[in-house]
Amino acid sequence: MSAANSTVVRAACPHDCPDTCAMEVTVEDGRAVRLRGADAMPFTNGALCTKVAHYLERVYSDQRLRYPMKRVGRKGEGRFERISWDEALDTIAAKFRDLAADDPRAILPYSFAGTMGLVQGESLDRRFFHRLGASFLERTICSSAGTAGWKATIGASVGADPEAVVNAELILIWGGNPIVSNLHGWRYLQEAKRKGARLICIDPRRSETAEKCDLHLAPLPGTDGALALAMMNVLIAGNLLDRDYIAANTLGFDALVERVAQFTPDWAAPLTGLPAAAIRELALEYGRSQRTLIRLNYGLNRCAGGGMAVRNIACLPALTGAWRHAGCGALLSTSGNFPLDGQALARPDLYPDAERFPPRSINMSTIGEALLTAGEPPIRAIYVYNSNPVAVAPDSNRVRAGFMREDLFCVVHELFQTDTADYADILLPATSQLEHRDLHTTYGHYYAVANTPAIAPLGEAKPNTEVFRLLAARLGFTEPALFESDEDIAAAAFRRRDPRALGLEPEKLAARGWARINLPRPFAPFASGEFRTASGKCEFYSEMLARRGQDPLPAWHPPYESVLSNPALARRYPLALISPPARNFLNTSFANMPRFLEREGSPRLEIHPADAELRGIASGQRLRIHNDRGAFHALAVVTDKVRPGVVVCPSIWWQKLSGDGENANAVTSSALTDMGRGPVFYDCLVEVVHAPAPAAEAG
Ligand SMILES: Nc1nc2c(c(=O)[nH]1)N[C@H]1C(S)=C(S)[C@@H](COP(=O)(O)OP(=O)(O)OC[C@H]3O[C@@H](n4cnc5c(=O)[nH]c(N)nc54)[C@H](O)[C@@H]3O)O[C@H]1N2
Ligand SMILES: Nc1nc2c(c(=O)[nH]1)N[C@H]1C(S)=C(S)[C@@H](COP(=O)(O)OP(=O)(O)OC[C@H]3O[C@@H](n4cnc5c(=O)[nH]c(N)nc54)[C@H](O)[C@@H]3O)O[C@H]1N2
Ligand SMILES: [Mo]
Repeated sequence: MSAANSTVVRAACPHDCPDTCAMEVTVEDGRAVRLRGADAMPFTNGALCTKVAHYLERVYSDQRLRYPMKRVGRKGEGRFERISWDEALDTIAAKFRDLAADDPRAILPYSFAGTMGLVQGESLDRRFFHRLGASFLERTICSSAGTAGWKATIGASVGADPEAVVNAELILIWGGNPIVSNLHGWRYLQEAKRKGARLICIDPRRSETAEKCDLHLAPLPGTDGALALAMMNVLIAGNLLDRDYIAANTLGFDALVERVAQFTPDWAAPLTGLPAAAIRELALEYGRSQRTLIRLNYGLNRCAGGGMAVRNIACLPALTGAWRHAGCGALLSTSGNFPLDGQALARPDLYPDAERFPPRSINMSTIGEALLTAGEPPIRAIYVYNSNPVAVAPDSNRVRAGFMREDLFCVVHELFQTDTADYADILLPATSQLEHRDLHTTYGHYYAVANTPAIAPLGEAKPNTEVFRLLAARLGFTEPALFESDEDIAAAAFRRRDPRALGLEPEKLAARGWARINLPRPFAPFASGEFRTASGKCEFYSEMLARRGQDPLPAWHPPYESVLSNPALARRYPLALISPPARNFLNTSFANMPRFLEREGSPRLEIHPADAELRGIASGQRLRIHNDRGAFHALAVVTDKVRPGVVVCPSIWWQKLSGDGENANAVTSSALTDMGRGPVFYDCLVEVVHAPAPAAEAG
C-alpha cells in the first residue's frame, strides 16, 4: 500500500570516501523507509556500497544518542546522566568564557571527516572557533603527506578524470584498494579492463583488488618512493620519454636525470623487496605506452617518506607524456578543482586578537603528546565532533592518557557513544545526514552533491551548526556570520564568478541533487601543461621545496621502522604491520553496527605461512601483537595474501568492541611524515606471539 505522504528527498553520502554518492531517500509519514543510490548520477550509477546500502539501520539504530548527557562515572568509564540542552550549553559556555578570559588558545576543536559536508564539517564550526580565538587544528590525519607531495610536483589536488579512465591501456593501482575503499571508481577501472587495459596492483598485500588485477607487485610497506625512483631511472636510461612534453611542460629535467642515475633497479630491489627484474619490467611496460594511468591512493602516504613517495610517483606521467590523454596521467584526488570559497566558509578573519594571542596550531595526529605536554598555554578544553580520536589517532595509550586528564574539559558531539565519547564531560547528540542540510564536494570525481534534510532530528539531536549558533549566542558574540542558516552557508560555498561554478547554483543543485563542475568533458587537466605550480610546469625540481630549505629533487626517504632502516629495532620487532580499511567499516563509523560487526567477525591478523610457522602459529589462534608502545589481540589468519615480513590487521575497530579494549593503534607510532606532518600508521614494526585465552588474562 503506498502511503499518502510519500516523498523522495535528494541526499549525499557524507562519509570519508572518494565516491561521495548521490542518494534518494523515500520518506513516508515522516519516516525514511528506503534509501538508494541515484540512478541518474553517473558516478553513483544507482548503486551504494555494502555499508551505506544499510544506512537506515545507522540512522534509526537504538544506539543513537538522543539527548545531552553529563558524565557521572570516571573518565573513560562511559557512565552518563541525562541533562537538558540548556544545562549542557550553559556549562560549555561558562567554561569557554572562563578559559577565553585568560587565553582562548587553551581551547582546542578536534574534528575530521565524520561528515565530509561543507556545512556540517567546515563552516560554522570554523567560524565559531576562529571568533573564540581557540587553537587551530592541523587536520593531518589522513592525506596531508600525499597532498603535500603531490602539490610539490603538480601544484594542486587535481588529477586525471575518473570517468575517462577507459582511455587507458595500462593502469597501475598503487597503494589503494578500490574494491573496498573506492567501489564506484573501481567500476570505471573494470570497464577499462574489459576494453583491454592491463591492470597492475602495487600493494604489500594481495588485496581484494589485487586479486582482480593482471599482475600484483608486493613491495615492503613504505618503499614506494624507491620503486618510483627506479622506474624513473629505467625510463630515462631507456629513453622511454616524451621529449617534447618534457621540454614544454616540466621544470628541472636535467637535474632529475642526474639525480636518478644512482637509483637503479638493483639499488631499489633490496629496499622494496621486489626483484630488480620485476622493477625493470614494470618500468619498461609503463614506458612503452603513453596511455597509462596511475591511480594512487592514500594507503602509501602513511609512512615516513609518504610525501616524497607521492611526489616521485607524480613525476612519472610527465616523463612519458601520459597527461596528453584524458583519463591518463595520474589521479590521487580531484578536490582541488572545486571552486570553493574557503574564506567565506571558515571566516579566518574573525580571529579576535592575533597580537595578544598569536595563532597557535595543534597537530591532530599527535593529540596524545599535545594533551600530555605543557604547551603555552596548555590545552584545558577539547571539543570533539566529526571524529573519534581515541580510536583513530596513533599511539592510543598516549591518546587515552591525554583524555584521562582530570583537568581537561571535554565535550563530544556524536551520533554514538564512541570510545572518545566515554571521556566526555558533556556528551551531545548529533543528527545524521538525513536530519540536516549539507553540500558536498569530493576527492574522487568532479560532481558536487547536495543533501536536503529528509526527516526530523531523532530525539533531541542537533546538527553541528545549530550547536555552534547556540553557543555563539551564549557567549555574547554578535557577528552575523555566526548565526547564518545552513541554507545560506551552502548557497555561498562556491565562488560564483569562477567559470567552473556554472551549473552549481544552489537552486539547481538542490533540485537535481548533483551537478558536474563546469569542466570540459572528458577532462585532461595537463594535456598542454598548465600545472598548478608557481612555474606552471610539472616540477621535477620544486622551487617551493627549495625555498623551504628542503631537497628540491625527488629523493628516497626510508621508513622509520623497517628491517633495513632500523635493524636494531627489527631484531626485537621483525614484522611490519599495516592496518588498512576493513571492507565493512568506514574508519570507525559502522564498526558498532551489529550487521557489520558480524561480517567482520573479530579483529584478524593476516600473517604469511613462513612467519606463522617460525612462531608456531596456526589460523584461528589468538595472537598478541606488540611493540614498545603497546599491544592488541587478534585472531590469526595464516595466508599467502601477505608477503613474508608483513602482517595486516583490517581496521579500524572500536576499542571497547574488540574484545581486549585495544585496536591496531595500540602499537602505531605518532611520528610524522616527511611532508605535511601526517601520521605514519603503516610504518610500524611489531612482534606477534600466542596469547592466552582472554579469561586467563583477567587482572
Ligand atoms: N570500506 C572502506 N572504505 C573507505 C575507508 C574505510 O575505512 N573503509 N576509508 C576511507 C578513507 S578515510 C580514505 S583516506 C580512503 C582511502 O583509504 P586508504 O586507507 O588509502 O585505503 P585503500 O584505498 O584501501 O588503500 C589501502 C591499501 O594500501 C595498501 N598499503 C598499505 N601500505 C602501503 C604501502 O606502503 N605501499 C603501498 N603501495 N600500498 C600500501 C594496503 O594494503 C591497502 O590495500 O578510503 C576511504 N574508503
Ligand atoms: N590504524 C589505523 N588508524 C587510522 C587509519 C588506518 O588506516 N589505520 N586511517 C586514518 C584515516 S585515513 C582517517 S581519515 C582517520 C578517520 O578518523 P575519523 O574522521 O575520526 O573517522 P571515524 O572513525 O569514522 O569517526 C567519525 C565520527 O564522526 C561522527 N559523525 C558523523 N557525522 C557527524 C555529524 O554530523 N556530527 C558530529 N558531531 N559527528 C558526526 C561519527 O559518528 C564517527 O564516530 O582515521 C585514521 N586512523
Ligand atoms: Mo582517510
